Amino acid sequence: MKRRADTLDAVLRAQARRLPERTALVSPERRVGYRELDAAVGRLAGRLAALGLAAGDRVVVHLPNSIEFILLIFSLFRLGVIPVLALPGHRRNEIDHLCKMAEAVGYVIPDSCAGFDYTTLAEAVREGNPGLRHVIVAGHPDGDLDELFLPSGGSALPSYRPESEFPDPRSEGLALLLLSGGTTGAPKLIPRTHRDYLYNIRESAAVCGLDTDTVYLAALPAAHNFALGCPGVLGTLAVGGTVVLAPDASPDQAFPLIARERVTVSALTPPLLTLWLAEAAWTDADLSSLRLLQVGGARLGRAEAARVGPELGCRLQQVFGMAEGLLCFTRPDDPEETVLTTQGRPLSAADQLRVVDGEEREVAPGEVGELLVRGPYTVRGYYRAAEYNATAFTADGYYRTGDLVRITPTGHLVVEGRVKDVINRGGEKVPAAEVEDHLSAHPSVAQAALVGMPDQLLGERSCAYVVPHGTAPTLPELSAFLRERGLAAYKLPDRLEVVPALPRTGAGKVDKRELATGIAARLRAERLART
Ligand code: OOB
Repeated sequence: MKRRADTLDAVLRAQARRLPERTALVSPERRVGYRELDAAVGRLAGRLAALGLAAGDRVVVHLPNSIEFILLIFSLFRLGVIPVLALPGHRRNEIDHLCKMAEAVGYVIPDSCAGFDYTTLAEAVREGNPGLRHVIVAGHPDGDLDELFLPSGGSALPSYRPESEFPDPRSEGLALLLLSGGTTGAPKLIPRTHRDYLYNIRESAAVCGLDTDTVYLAALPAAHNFALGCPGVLGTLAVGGTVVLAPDASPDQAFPLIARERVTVSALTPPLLTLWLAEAAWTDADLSSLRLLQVGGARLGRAEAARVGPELGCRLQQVFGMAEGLLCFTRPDDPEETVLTTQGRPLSAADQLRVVDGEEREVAPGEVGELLVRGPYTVRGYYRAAEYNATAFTADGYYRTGDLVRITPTGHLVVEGRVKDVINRGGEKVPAAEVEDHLSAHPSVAQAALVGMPDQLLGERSCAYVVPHGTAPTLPELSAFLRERGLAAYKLPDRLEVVPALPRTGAGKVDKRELATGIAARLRAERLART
Protein backbone atom coordinates (compact mmCIF):
# COMPACT_ATOMS: atom_id res chain seq x y z
CA MET A 1 0.00 0.00 0.00
CA LYS A 2 1.18 3.51 -0.80
CA ARG A 3 2.44 5.40 2.23
CA ARG A 4 0.26 8.40 2.91
CA ALA A 5 1.63 11.80 3.82
CA ASP A 6 1.21 12.85 7.45
CA THR A 7 -1.77 15.21 7.17
CA LEU A 8 -4.73 16.23 9.30
CA ASP A 9 -6.91 13.96 7.23
CA ALA A 10 -4.54 11.00 7.65
CA VAL A 11 -5.05 11.34 11.41
CA LEU A 12 -8.76 10.62 11.00
CA ARG A 13 -8.14 7.71 8.63
CA ALA A 14 -5.70 6.19 11.12
CA GLN A 15 -8.17 6.37 14.00
CA ALA A 16 -10.95 4.98 11.80
CA ARG A 17 -8.78 1.91 11.22
CA ARG A 18 -7.69 1.63 14.85
CA LEU A 19 -10.98 2.45 16.60
CA PRO A 20 -13.74 2.00 13.99
CA GLU A 21 -16.61 1.66 16.46
CA ARG A 22 -15.52 4.32 18.89
CA THR A 23 -17.60 7.52 19.09
CA ALA A 24 -15.78 10.38 17.41
CA LEU A 25 -18.39 13.14 17.55
CA VAL A 26 -21.42 13.89 19.68
CA SER A 27 -23.87 16.75 19.19
CA PRO A 28 -27.05 17.30 21.17
CA GLU A 29 -28.92 15.35 18.42
CA ARG A 30 -26.49 12.85 16.97
CA ARG A 31 -23.50 10.53 17.59
CA VAL A 32 -20.98 9.54 14.93
CA GLY A 33 -18.36 6.79 15.15
CA TYR A 34 -14.85 7.00 13.68
CA ARG A 35 -15.50 4.64 10.78
CA GLU A 36 -18.80 6.30 9.99
CA LEU A 37 -17.18 9.75 10.05
CA ASP A 38 -14.29 8.65 7.85
CA ALA A 39 -16.67 7.14 5.28
CA ALA A 40 -18.89 10.24 5.26
CA VAL A 41 -15.82 12.47 4.82
CA GLY A 42 -14.87 10.44 1.74
CA ARG A 43 -18.36 10.72 0.26
CA LEU A 44 -18.70 14.42 0.97
CA ALA A 45 -15.22 15.10 -0.44
CA GLY A 46 -16.29 13.23 -3.58
CA ARG A 47 -19.45 15.29 -3.89
CA LEU A 48 -17.56 18.54 -3.41
CA ALA A 49 -15.07 17.43 -6.06
CA ALA A 50 -17.93 16.66 -8.45
CA LEU A 51 -19.27 20.15 -7.75
CA GLY A 52 -15.98 21.54 -9.02
CA LEU A 53 -13.89 22.16 -5.93
CA ALA A 54 -10.26 21.23 -6.43
CA ALA A 55 -7.03 21.09 -4.46
CA GLY A 56 -5.71 24.53 -3.61
CA ASP A 57 -9.14 26.24 -3.76
CA ARG A 58 -10.19 28.23 -0.71
CA VAL A 59 -13.61 27.87 0.92
CA VAL A 60 -14.87 30.13 3.71
CA VAL A 61 -16.47 27.99 6.41
CA HIS A 62 -18.97 29.84 8.59
CA LEU A 63 -20.59 27.13 10.70
CA PRO A 64 -21.40 26.89 14.38
CA ASN A 65 -20.04 24.00 16.45
CA SER A 66 -21.72 21.00 14.87
CA ILE A 67 -21.03 17.62 13.33
CA GLU A 68 -21.37 19.32 9.93
CA PHE A 69 -18.47 21.64 10.73
CA ILE A 70 -16.07 18.80 11.52
CA LEU A 71 -17.27 16.63 8.65
CA LEU A 72 -16.81 19.53 6.25
CA ILE A 73 -13.30 20.57 7.25
CA PHE A 74 -12.06 16.97 7.03
CA SER A 75 -13.67 16.62 3.59
CA LEU A 76 -11.87 19.78 2.51
CA PHE A 77 -8.57 18.48 3.95
CA ARG A 78 -9.07 15.23 2.03
CA LEU A 79 -9.59 17.15 -1.20
CA GLY A 80 -6.71 19.49 -0.56
CA VAL A 81 -9.15 22.42 -0.46
CA ILE A 82 -8.19 25.05 2.12
CA PRO A 83 -10.85 25.94 4.72
CA VAL A 84 -10.87 29.60 5.79
CA LEU A 85 -12.33 29.58 9.26
CA ALA A 86 -14.77 32.42 9.98
CA LEU A 87 -16.08 32.92 13.50
CA PRO A 88 -19.80 32.51 14.23
CA GLY A 89 -20.08 36.21 15.18
CA HIS A 90 -18.75 37.43 11.86
CA ARG A 91 -21.06 39.32 9.53
CA ARG A 92 -20.99 40.76 6.02
CA ASN A 93 -18.03 43.05 6.66
CA GLU A 94 -15.81 40.22 7.94
CA ILE A 95 -16.99 37.52 5.52
CA ASP A 96 -16.58 39.83 2.55
CA HIS A 97 -13.05 40.65 3.69
CA LEU A 98 -12.22 36.95 4.17
CA CYS A 99 -13.57 36.03 0.73
CA LYS A 100 -11.54 38.78 -0.91
CA MET A 101 -8.30 38.06 0.94
CA ALA A 102 -8.57 34.34 0.24
CA GLU A 103 -10.07 34.71 -3.25
CA ALA A 104 -12.53 32.11 -2.06
CA VAL A 105 -14.54 30.02 -4.53
CA GLY A 106 -16.94 28.71 -1.90
CA TYR A 107 -18.81 29.85 1.19
CA VAL A 108 -20.53 27.40 3.56
CA ILE A 109 -23.35 28.58 5.83
CA PRO A 110 -25.83 26.96 8.23
CA ASP A 111 -29.45 26.80 7.10
CA SER A 112 -30.49 28.72 10.17
CA CYS A 113 -28.73 29.53 13.36
CA ALA A 114 -29.82 31.64 16.33
CA GLY A 115 -32.40 33.38 14.19
CA PHE A 116 -29.89 34.95 11.81
CA ASP A 117 -30.55 34.90 8.07
CA TYR A 118 -27.36 33.52 6.50
CA THR A 119 -28.87 33.22 3.03
CA THR A 120 -29.30 36.98 2.72
CA LEU A 121 -25.77 37.45 4.04
CA ALA A 122 -24.46 35.00 1.43
CA GLU A 123 -26.27 36.84 -1.36
CA ALA A 124 -24.73 40.14 -0.31
CA VAL A 125 -21.26 38.57 -0.11
CA ARG A 126 -21.69 36.99 -3.51
CA GLU A 127 -22.44 40.37 -5.09
CA GLY A 128 -19.08 41.75 -4.05
CA ASN A 129 -17.16 38.57 -4.89
CA PRO A 130 -17.77 37.38 -8.43
CA GLY A 131 -15.20 34.58 -7.94
CA LEU A 132 -17.41 33.00 -5.28
CA ARG A 133 -18.93 30.18 -7.35
CA HIS A 134 -20.52 28.06 -4.64
CA VAL A 135 -22.68 28.83 -1.66
CA ILE A 136 -23.34 25.62 0.23
CA VAL A 137 -25.90 25.25 3.00
CA ALA A 138 -25.31 22.83 5.88
CA GLY A 139 -27.77 21.23 8.19
CA HIS A 140 -30.58 19.18 6.74
CA PRO A 141 -31.01 16.83 9.64
CA ASP A 142 -32.42 13.76 7.83
CA GLY A 143 -30.55 11.34 5.66
CA ASP A 144 -26.90 10.34 5.43
CA LEU A 145 -24.22 12.56 6.85
CA ASP A 146 -22.92 13.75 3.49
CA GLU A 147 -26.45 14.64 2.46
CA LEU A 148 -26.47 17.28 5.17
CA PHE A 149 -25.05 19.72 2.62
CA LEU A 150 -26.96 21.33 -0.24
CA PRO A 151 -25.96 23.92 -2.81
CA SER A 152 -27.80 27.17 -2.10
CA GLY A 153 -31.05 27.10 -4.10
CA GLY A 154 -30.34 23.54 -5.31
CA SER A 155 -31.73 20.22 -4.19
CA ALA A 156 -28.58 18.08 -3.80
CA LEU A 157 -24.83 18.05 -4.27
CA PRO A 158 -23.76 16.01 -7.28
CA SER A 159 -23.01 12.35 -6.63
CA TYR A 160 -19.48 11.65 -5.75
CA ARG A 161 -16.17 11.08 -7.48
CA PRO A 162 -13.96 8.26 -6.26
CA GLU A 163 -11.29 9.26 -3.79
CA SER A 164 -8.59 7.74 -5.98
CA GLU A 165 -8.96 10.80 -8.20
CA PHE A 166 -7.96 13.19 -5.43
CA PRO A 167 -4.43 14.56 -5.58
CA ASP A 168 -1.83 13.35 -3.10
CA PRO A 169 -1.61 15.72 -0.18
CA ARG A 170 1.71 16.99 1.11
CA SER A 171 2.58 17.35 4.73
CA GLU A 172 4.36 20.67 4.09
CA GLY A 173 1.36 21.99 2.16
CA LEU A 174 -1.14 24.59 3.34
CA ALA A 175 -3.88 22.95 5.45
CA LEU A 176 -6.06 25.81 6.65
CA LEU A 177 -6.30 29.57 7.00
CA LEU A 178 -7.03 30.99 10.44
CA LEU A 179 -8.07 34.56 11.10
CA SER A 180 -5.70 36.80 13.01
CA GLY A 181 -6.96 38.83 15.95
CA GLY A 182 -5.09 41.66 14.29
CA THR A 183 -2.36 44.02 15.36
CA THR A 184 -2.85 46.94 12.96
CA GLY A 185 -5.14 47.54 10.02
CA ALA A 186 -7.55 44.99 8.63
CA PRO A 187 -7.33 41.42 9.97
CA LYS A 188 -4.99 39.04 8.13
CA LEU A 189 -5.12 35.35 7.25
CA ILE A 190 -2.73 32.93 8.90
CA PRO A 191 -1.48 30.04 6.76
CA ARG A 192 -1.07 26.84 8.79
CA THR A 193 0.44 23.78 7.17
CA HIS A 194 -0.44 20.15 7.89
CA ARG A 195 2.95 19.66 9.46
CA ASP A 196 2.90 22.66 11.78
CA TYR A 197 -0.71 22.16 12.81
CA LEU A 198 -0.16 18.44 13.45
CA TYR A 199 2.72 19.40 15.70
CA ASN A 200 0.43 21.95 17.38
CA ILE A 201 -2.33 19.42 18.09
CA ARG A 202 -0.14 16.46 19.02
CA GLU A 203 2.13 18.33 21.41
CA SER A 204 -0.87 20.11 23.00
CA ALA A 205 -2.64 16.77 23.41
CA ALA A 206 0.45 15.35 25.12
CA VAL A 207 0.78 18.31 27.50
CA CYS A 208 -2.89 17.97 28.45
CA GLY A 209 -2.66 14.20 28.93
CA LEU A 210 -5.28 13.40 26.27
CA ASP A 211 -5.94 9.76 25.36
CA THR A 212 -8.68 7.51 24.00
CA ASP A 213 -10.69 8.02 27.21
CA THR A 214 -10.76 11.80 26.74
CA VAL A 215 -14.16 13.37 26.19
CA TYR A 216 -13.52 16.94 25.02
CA LEU A 217 -16.33 19.50 25.09
CA ALA A 218 -16.01 22.12 22.33
CA ALA A 219 -17.79 24.99 24.07
CA LEU A 220 -15.84 27.85 22.45
CA PRO A 221 -16.19 28.10 18.65
CA ALA A 222 -14.30 25.24 17.00
CA ALA A 223 -13.42 27.70 14.23
CA HIS A 224 -11.07 29.39 16.69
CA ASN A 225 -7.58 27.99 17.16
CA PHE A 226 -8.04 27.40 20.92
CA ALA A 227 -10.98 24.98 20.58
CA LEU A 228 -9.82 23.64 17.22
CA GLY A 229 -6.26 22.64 17.90
CA CYS A 230 -4.90 23.49 21.37
CA PRO A 231 -5.51 20.51 21.69
CA GLY A 232 -9.23 21.01 21.09
CA VAL A 233 -11.29 19.08 18.57
CA LEU A 234 -8.41 18.00 16.33
CA GLY A 235 -6.09 17.07 19.21
CA THR A 236 -8.82 14.88 20.69
CA LEU A 237 -9.55 13.13 17.39
CA ALA A 238 -5.82 12.63 16.85
CA VAL A 239 -5.65 10.45 19.97
CA GLY A 240 -8.95 8.66 19.37
CA GLY A 241 -10.97 10.47 22.03
CA THR A 242 -14.55 11.73 21.77
CA VAL A 243 -15.51 15.31 20.85
CA VAL A 244 -18.76 16.75 22.18
CA LEU A 245 -19.98 19.80 20.27
CA ALA A 246 -21.92 22.43 22.23
CA PRO A 247 -23.87 24.97 20.15
CA ASP A 248 -22.54 27.65 22.52
CA ALA A 249 -20.56 27.90 25.75
CA SER A 250 -23.40 28.91 28.07
CA PRO A 251 -23.85 26.70 31.15
CA ASP A 252 -27.38 25.98 29.86
CA GLN A 253 -25.93 24.19 26.85
CA ALA A 254 -22.66 22.94 28.31
CA PHE A 255 -23.65 21.55 31.73
CA PRO A 256 -26.22 18.97 30.55
CA LEU A 257 -23.73 17.80 27.89
CA ILE A 258 -20.96 17.47 30.48
CA ALA A 259 -23.24 15.38 32.68
CA ARG A 260 -24.69 13.24 29.86
CA GLU A 261 -21.41 12.54 28.06
CA ARG A 262 -19.11 12.46 31.11
CA VAL A 263 -16.92 15.22 29.62
CA THR A 264 -13.34 15.23 30.95
CA VAL A 265 -11.75 18.30 29.33
CA SER A 266 -12.94 21.66 28.07
CA ALA A 267 -11.68 25.17 27.29
CA LEU A 268 -13.10 28.59 28.11
CA THR A 269 -12.33 32.30 28.06
CA PRO A 270 -12.29 34.13 31.42
CA PRO A 271 -15.80 35.69 31.15
CA LEU A 272 -17.30 32.30 30.34
CA LEU A 273 -15.50 30.83 33.32
CA THR A 274 -17.23 33.49 35.43
CA LEU A 275 -20.61 32.33 34.11
CA TRP A 276 -19.76 28.67 34.72
CA LEU A 277 -18.66 29.41 38.29
CA ALA A 278 -21.86 31.32 39.02
CA GLU A 279 -24.04 28.54 37.61
CA ALA A 280 -22.05 25.72 39.22
CA ALA A 281 -23.22 26.91 42.62
CA TRP A 282 -26.85 26.17 41.67
CA THR A 283 -26.82 23.48 39.04
CA ASP A 284 -28.18 19.97 39.47
CA ALA A 285 -25.96 18.78 36.62
CA ASP A 286 -23.24 16.32 37.62
CA LEU A 287 -19.92 17.92 36.63
CA SER A 288 -17.77 15.38 38.46
CA SER A 289 -16.31 13.87 35.28
CA LEU A 290 -14.41 17.13 34.49
CA ARG A 291 -10.69 16.64 34.98
CA LEU A 292 -9.12 19.65 33.27
CA LEU A 293 -10.41 23.09 32.38
CA GLN A 294 -8.28 25.24 30.11
CA VAL A 295 -8.75 29.00 30.36
CA GLY A 296 -7.17 31.45 27.93
CA GLY A 297 -7.66 34.06 25.23
CA ALA A 298 -7.59 36.93 27.72
CA ARG A 299 -6.01 37.56 31.09
CA LEU A 300 -7.47 35.51 33.94
CA GLY A 301 -7.54 37.10 37.40
CA ARG A 302 -6.04 35.22 40.33
CA ALA A 303 -9.28 35.27 42.34
CA GLU A 304 -11.28 33.56 39.59
CA ALA A 305 -8.45 31.14 38.89
CA ALA A 306 -8.44 30.06 42.53
CA ARG A 307 -12.14 29.16 42.40
CA VAL A 308 -11.80 26.56 39.63
CA GLY A 309 -10.48 23.69 41.77
CA PRO A 310 -12.86 24.02 44.74
CA GLU A 311 -16.01 25.03 42.82
CA LEU A 312 -15.77 23.03 39.59
CA GLY A 313 -13.83 20.12 41.02
CA CYS A 314 -11.22 20.01 38.27
CA ARG A 315 -7.71 21.22 37.56
CA LEU A 316 -7.15 24.60 35.95
CA GLN A 317 -4.75 25.10 33.08
CA GLN A 318 -3.95 28.64 31.92
CA VAL A 319 -3.33 28.98 28.21
CA PHE A 320 -1.76 31.92 26.42
CA GLY A 321 -1.92 31.40 22.70
CA MET A 322 -2.37 32.99 19.32
CA ALA A 323 -3.58 31.81 15.94
CA GLU A 324 -0.15 32.74 14.56
CA GLY A 325 1.35 29.85 16.51
CA LEU A 326 2.99 30.11 19.94
CA LEU A 327 1.14 28.35 22.74
CA CYS A 328 1.95 28.50 26.43
CA PHE A 329 0.36 26.18 28.98
CA THR A 330 0.68 25.73 32.71
CA ARG A 331 1.62 22.10 33.36
CA PRO A 332 0.04 19.47 35.63
CA ASP A 333 3.16 19.41 37.82
CA ASP A 334 3.42 23.21 38.16
CA PRO A 335 3.05 24.51 41.72
CA GLU A 336 -0.45 25.81 42.50
CA GLU A 337 0.71 29.43 42.68
CA THR A 338 2.24 29.17 39.18
CA VAL A 339 -1.03 27.85 37.77
CA LEU A 340 -2.96 30.67 39.44
CA THR A 341 -0.68 33.56 38.52
CA THR A 342 1.06 32.79 35.20
CA GLN A 343 -0.12 32.16 31.66
CA GLY A 344 2.08 29.08 31.33
CA ARG A 345 5.30 28.23 29.54
CA PRO A 346 5.92 27.48 25.87
CA LEU A 347 4.63 24.23 24.41
CA SER A 348 7.89 23.32 22.75
CA ALA A 349 11.54 23.39 23.78
CA ALA A 350 12.15 24.63 20.24
CA ASP A 351 10.04 27.79 20.74
CA GLN A 352 12.36 30.79 20.66
CA LEU A 353 11.17 33.76 22.71
CA ARG A 354 12.64 37.24 22.95
CA VAL A 355 11.33 40.01 25.22
CA VAL A 356 12.38 43.39 23.87
CA ASP A 357 12.05 47.13 24.48
CA GLY A 358 10.92 49.79 22.00
CA GLU A 359 14.32 49.70 20.27
CA GLU A 360 14.12 45.93 19.94
CA ARG A 361 16.83 45.37 22.53
CA GLU A 362 16.46 42.42 24.89
CA VAL A 363 15.21 43.62 28.31
CA ALA A 364 16.80 42.39 31.56
CA PRO A 365 15.48 38.97 32.73
CA GLY A 366 12.11 39.36 34.48
CA GLU A 367 11.48 42.82 33.01
CA VAL A 368 8.41 43.61 30.90
CA GLY A 369 8.77 43.97 27.14
CA GLU A 370 7.20 43.03 23.85
CA LEU A 371 7.22 39.32 23.11
CA LEU A 372 8.79 38.21 19.83
CA VAL A 373 8.54 34.55 18.88
CA ARG A 374 9.79 32.06 16.35
CA GLY A 375 9.42 28.29 16.43
CA PRO A 376 8.27 25.02 14.89
CA TYR A 377 4.57 25.91 14.66
CA THR A 378 4.70 29.73 14.50
CA VAL A 379 4.13 31.19 11.05
CA ARG A 380 6.80 33.23 9.29
CA GLY A 381 4.33 35.44 7.46
CA TYR A 382 0.64 36.15 6.85
CA TYR A 383 -1.09 34.87 3.73
CA ARG A 384 -0.38 37.01 0.69
CA ALA A 385 0.66 40.05 2.72
CA ALA A 386 4.28 40.66 1.78
CA GLU A 387 4.24 44.35 2.58
CA TYR A 388 2.62 43.90 5.98
CA ASN A 389 4.89 40.97 6.80
CA ALA A 390 7.90 43.24 6.48
CA THR A 391 6.79 45.02 9.67
CA ALA A 392 4.85 42.25 11.46
CA PHE A 393 7.94 40.01 11.52
CA THR A 394 11.58 40.83 12.26
CA ALA A 395 14.20 40.39 9.55
CA ASP A 396 15.19 37.06 11.13
CA GLY A 397 11.63 35.76 11.16
CA TYR A 398 10.35 36.48 14.67
CA TYR A 399 6.64 37.31 14.91
CA ARG A 400 5.97 40.55 16.79
CA THR A 401 3.10 39.48 19.05
CA GLY A 402 2.23 43.00 20.27
CA ASP A 403 1.88 41.47 23.76
CA LEU A 404 3.77 42.86 26.74
CA VAL A 405 5.03 40.03 28.92
CA ARG A 406 7.60 39.16 31.53
CA ILE A 407 9.20 35.78 31.98
CA THR A 408 9.59 34.35 35.49
CA PRO A 409 12.75 32.52 36.63
CA THR A 410 10.93 29.21 35.95
CA GLY A 411 10.29 30.26 32.34
CA HIS A 412 6.58 31.00 32.78
CA LEU A 413 5.02 33.98 31.03
CA VAL A 414 2.95 36.66 32.67
CA VAL A 415 0.96 38.85 30.27
CA GLU A 416 1.21 42.46 31.45
CA GLY A 417 -0.44 44.38 28.62
CA ARG A 418 0.04 45.03 24.95
CA VAL A 419 1.36 47.48 22.40
CA LYS A 420 -0.97 46.45 19.57
CA ASP A 421 -4.08 48.46 18.80
CA VAL A 422 -6.57 45.72 19.62
CA ILE A 423 -9.23 45.59 22.33
CA ASN A 424 -9.49 42.17 23.96
CA ARG A 425 -13.18 41.96 24.79
CA GLY A 426 -13.15 38.88 26.98
CA GLY A 427 -11.15 36.91 24.40
CA GLU A 428 -12.87 38.41 21.34
CA LYS A 429 -10.36 40.61 19.54
CA VAL A 430 -11.58 44.00 18.30
CA PRO A 431 -9.12 45.63 15.87
CA ALA A 432 -9.46 49.33 16.72
CA ALA A 433 -8.42 50.69 13.30
CA GLU A 434 -11.07 48.64 11.51
CA VAL A 435 -13.87 49.99 13.73
CA GLU A 436 -12.51 53.55 13.49
CA ASP A 437 -12.61 53.38 9.69
CA HIS A 438 -16.27 52.43 9.80
CA LEU A 439 -17.08 55.08 12.40
CA SER A 440 -15.38 57.77 10.31
CA ALA A 441 -17.68 56.91 7.41
CA HIS A 442 -20.68 58.21 9.41
CA PRO A 443 -21.72 61.69 8.18
CA SER A 444 -21.82 63.10 11.73
CA VAL A 445 -18.35 61.83 12.64
CA ALA A 446 -15.33 64.00 11.87
CA GLN A 447 -12.78 61.87 13.76
CA ALA A 448 -12.98 58.68 15.80
CA ALA A 449 -10.72 56.69 18.12
CA LEU A 450 -11.58 53.38 19.77
CA VAL A 451 -9.92 52.45 23.07
CA GLY A 452 -10.38 49.78 25.71
CA MET A 453 -11.97 50.50 29.09
CA PRO A 454 -11.88 48.22 32.12
CA ASP A 455 -14.87 45.94 32.64
CA GLN A 456 -15.59 43.59 35.47
CA LEU A 457 -16.98 40.71 33.39
CA LEU A 458 -15.16 41.01 30.05
CA GLY A 459 -11.90 42.45 31.39
CA GLU A 460 -12.24 45.15 28.75
CA ARG A 461 -14.94 46.76 26.66
CA SER A 462 -14.62 49.33 23.90
CA CYS A 463 -15.16 53.06 24.10
CA ALA A 464 -15.47 55.22 20.98
CA TYR A 465 -14.22 58.78 21.24
CA VAL A 466 -15.84 60.84 18.52
CA VAL A 467 -15.30 64.40 17.31
CA PRO A 468 -18.66 65.29 15.76
CA HIS A 469 -19.30 66.85 12.43
CA GLY A 470 -22.37 69.02 13.04
CA THR A 471 -24.87 67.36 15.39
CA ALA A 472 -23.26 64.69 17.56
CA PRO A 473 -24.45 61.13 16.86
CA THR A 474 -25.77 58.93 19.68
CA LEU A 475 -24.45 55.47 20.53
CA PRO A 476 -27.59 53.68 19.26
CA GLU A 477 -27.32 55.62 15.99
CA LEU A 478 -23.68 54.66 15.56
CA SER A 479 -24.39 51.03 16.44
CA ALA A 480 -27.19 50.84 13.90
CA PHE A 481 -24.89 52.41 11.30
CA LEU A 482 -22.09 49.93 11.96
CA ARG A 483 -24.49 47.01 11.95
CA GLU A 484 -25.85 48.23 8.64
CA ARG A 485 -22.28 48.15 7.32
CA GLY A 486 -22.16 44.48 8.28
CA LEU A 487 -19.85 44.71 11.29
CA ALA A 488 -19.83 41.80 13.78
CA ALA A 489 -21.77 42.67 16.95
CA TYR A 490 -18.78 42.19 19.25
CA LYS A 491 -16.99 45.01 17.43
CA LEU A 492 -19.73 47.59 18.16
CA PRO A 493 -18.56 50.22 20.67
CA ASP A 494 -19.87 49.70 24.19
CA ARG A 495 -19.72 53.39 25.02
CA LEU A 496 -19.53 56.73 23.23
CA GLU A 497 -17.69 59.85 24.38
CA VAL A 498 -18.24 62.95 22.27
CA VAL A 499 -15.27 65.33 22.46
CA PRO A 500 -14.31 68.61 20.73
CA ALA A 501 -10.88 67.24 19.71
CA LEU A 502 -8.70 64.14 20.11
CA PRO A 503 -5.50 64.49 22.13
CA ARG A 504 -2.32 64.10 20.06
CA THR A 505 1.14 62.82 20.91
CA GLY A 506 4.27 64.84 20.13
CA ALA A 507 4.46 62.94 16.85
CA GLY A 508 0.91 64.02 15.97
CA LYS A 509 -0.72 60.60 16.43
CA VAL A 510 -3.93 60.22 18.44
CA ASP A 511 -2.86 59.75 22.06
CA LYS A 512 -4.79 56.58 22.87
CA ARG A 513 -3.07 56.15 26.18
CA GLU A 514 -4.50 59.46 27.36
CA LEU A 515 -7.96 58.49 26.10
CA ALA A 516 -7.78 55.11 27.85
CA THR A 517 -6.63 56.66 31.13
CA GLY A 518 -9.36 59.27 30.78
CA ILE A 519 -12.21 56.81 30.34
CA ALA A 520 -10.90 54.54 33.12
CA ALA A 521 -10.86 57.52 35.53
CA ARG A 522 -14.33 58.52 34.44
CA LEU A 523 -15.69 55.01 35.07
CA ARG A 524 -14.12 55.03 38.55
CA ALA A 525 -15.73 58.39 39.32
CA GLU A 526 -19.12 57.17 38.07
CA ARG A 527 -18.85 54.06 40.22
CA LEU A 528 -18.00 56.13 43.29
CA ALA A 529 -20.90 58.48 42.61
CA ARG A 530 -23.27 55.49 42.58
CA THR A 531 -22.14 54.12 45.95
C1 OOB B 1 -6.09 33.13 21.30
O1 OOB B 1 -5.75 33.40 20.00
P1 OOB B 1 -6.08 34.74 19.19
O2 OOB B 1 -5.33 34.61 17.93
O3 OOB B 1 -7.56 34.96 19.14
O4 OOB B 1 -5.54 35.95 20.05
C2 OOB B 1 -4.20 36.03 20.43
C3 OOB B 1 -4.00 37.13 21.44
C4 OOB B 1 -2.63 37.13 22.08
O5 OOB B 1 -1.68 37.75 21.26
C5 OOB B 1 -2.93 37.90 23.35
O6 OOB B 1 -3.01 39.27 23.08
C6 OOB B 1 -4.30 37.42 23.74
O7 OOB B 1 -4.91 36.97 22.55
N1 OOB B 1 -4.27 36.30 24.70
C7 OOB B 1 -4.12 36.44 26.04
C8 OOB B 1 -4.18 35.13 26.58
N2 OOB B 1 -4.35 34.26 25.56
C9 OOB B 1 -4.40 35.00 24.43
N3 OOB B 1 -3.94 37.52 26.81
C10 OOB B 1 -3.83 37.31 28.15
N4 OOB B 1 -3.88 36.09 28.74
C11 OOB B 1 -4.05 34.98 28.00
N5 OOB B 1 -4.10 33.76 28.58
O8 OOB B 1 -6.64 33.94 22.01
C12 OOB B 1 -5.74 31.77 21.76
C13 OOB B 1 -5.22 30.84 20.89
C14 OOB B 1 -4.89 29.58 21.31
C15 OOB B 1 -5.08 29.23 22.64
C16 OOB B 1 -5.62 30.15 23.52
C17 OOB B 1 -5.94 31.43 23.09
